[in-house]
Amino acid sequence: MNDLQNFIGGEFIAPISNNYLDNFNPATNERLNRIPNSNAKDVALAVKTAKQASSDWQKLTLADRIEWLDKIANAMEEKKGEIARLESLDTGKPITLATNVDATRSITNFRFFAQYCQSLEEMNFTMEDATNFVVRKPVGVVGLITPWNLPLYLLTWKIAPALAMGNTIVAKPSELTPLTANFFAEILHEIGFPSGVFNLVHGLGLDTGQPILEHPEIKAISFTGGTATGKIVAATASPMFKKISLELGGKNATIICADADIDMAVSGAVKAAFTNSGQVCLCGSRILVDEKIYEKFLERFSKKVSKIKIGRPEDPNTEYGSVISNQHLEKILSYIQLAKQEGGTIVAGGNRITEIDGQTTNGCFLEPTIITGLSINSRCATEEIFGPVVTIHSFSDESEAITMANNTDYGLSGSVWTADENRGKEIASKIDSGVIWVNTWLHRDLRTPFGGVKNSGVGREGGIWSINFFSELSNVCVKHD
Ligand code: TXE
Repeated sequence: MNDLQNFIGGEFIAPISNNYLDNFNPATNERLNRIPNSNAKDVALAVKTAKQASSDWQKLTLADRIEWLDKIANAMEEKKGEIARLESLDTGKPITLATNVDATRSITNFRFFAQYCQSLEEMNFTMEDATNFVVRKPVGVVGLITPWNLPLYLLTWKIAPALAMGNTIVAKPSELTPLTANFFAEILHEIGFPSGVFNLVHGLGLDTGQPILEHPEIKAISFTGGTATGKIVAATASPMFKKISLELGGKNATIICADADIDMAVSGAVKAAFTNSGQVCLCGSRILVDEKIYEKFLERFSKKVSKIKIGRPEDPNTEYGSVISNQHLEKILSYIQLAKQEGGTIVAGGNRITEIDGQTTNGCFLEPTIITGLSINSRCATEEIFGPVVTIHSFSDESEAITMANNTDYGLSGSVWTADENRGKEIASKIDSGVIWVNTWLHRDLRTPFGGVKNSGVGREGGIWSINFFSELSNVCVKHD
């Protein structure tokens, strides 16, 4: 596979320093290619180019830009298979997941905002003697910094509204998963997308991401990633009065009430726990079960987990692939060791997988892991592990379940499983999180506000919230005679 370049001004160009990083396939730990480790000079060139492209892009009507979003979606649709193949190669996730979730949602992101922007209405406020016209303008050059778990899905979730609102972009994907962002740039190049409107710089957070945070001409930062890095983004960008959107980590609770449909709840809890090998900020990594059904739930949950098809990502029958890197695998294993020290019992999993389909693997595979017996205050039950590890706890009543669910510095999402929808809604309303599902998980309406509270971030994405983030509003008040 060829080395990647940066995509600046509509061209693929080498990093000025000529520094490169190795890029690996986590399912085999084989090197795929190299990517630029860009520096402040590359970022400055990308920003200068984006700024030069701003005026023509802003001159287009909203309808013209919406047409471009549809063209991009159509071009991506034609290459959906290749998008999924590259995403699976870069992340170790199953090809079925890369197809049905990552590639599909990456295309939907453009179609959704193309359609949503058509219904944007002018906002006027009339007074007795004056009319107020709300004017929506682009922010300018925006910086998009994204993580490795849902690479193109999360990047296009930002690109689509940013472009629709007339902004130009400097984007940096995770250094661990550069392939689909690069392929997206190739698609833009192929369809003759205006040069300089979308610019892609690869590299490490400190070398490439930090200069994006610091560049004075970048007026907004939309970031998805870890809470620790989110603090750096805020500390750097806020004093420069940049707009910031932070989608960070989570430690989400799956609450199983005694009256839940147990088979539906078990299926939902397994999906929430182990989708993408637990590497989704929305994953239900703490399962809280009414003590009246705890044993029954644990037995059925464990049985269902034991049936998950672990395999090579390229195998269409695989349901569960590798985690993102050896380093991340070691971090997860260290939490499993910690769980034992904290008094937990590993009832399933806990080990690196060294054999797949009867053949030795050098990939970053880890058994789906279930831990019981931990205090809800333990580090394993309060810190984000971000892997295929769940802790299971029992509660005696609803108020205890709510207290336990809120017993974390995070507040991103959660789910409640109960036969009584009103009860589920009532419990959900008391969970300090941005998104709570009742009798489902990861069921998404893109018009809704998405984001977290506490250490899970600042701001919301989706529908009008994305539109407002990627635009500046002015009010023109006209006095009548
Ligand atoms: O995220 P990082 P990582 C959580 C999860 C994971 C942890 C770290 O707990 O273990 O975050 O994962 C760029 N200035 N989530 O290392 O470091 C970096 O290059 C500017 C939850 O992937 O936050 C990458 O492009 N940029 C999350 C992006 O930030 C910097 C999904 C995210 O990297 C930077 C992924 C800096 N100083 C991880 N340092 C979610 N909410 O979905 C790093 N970056």
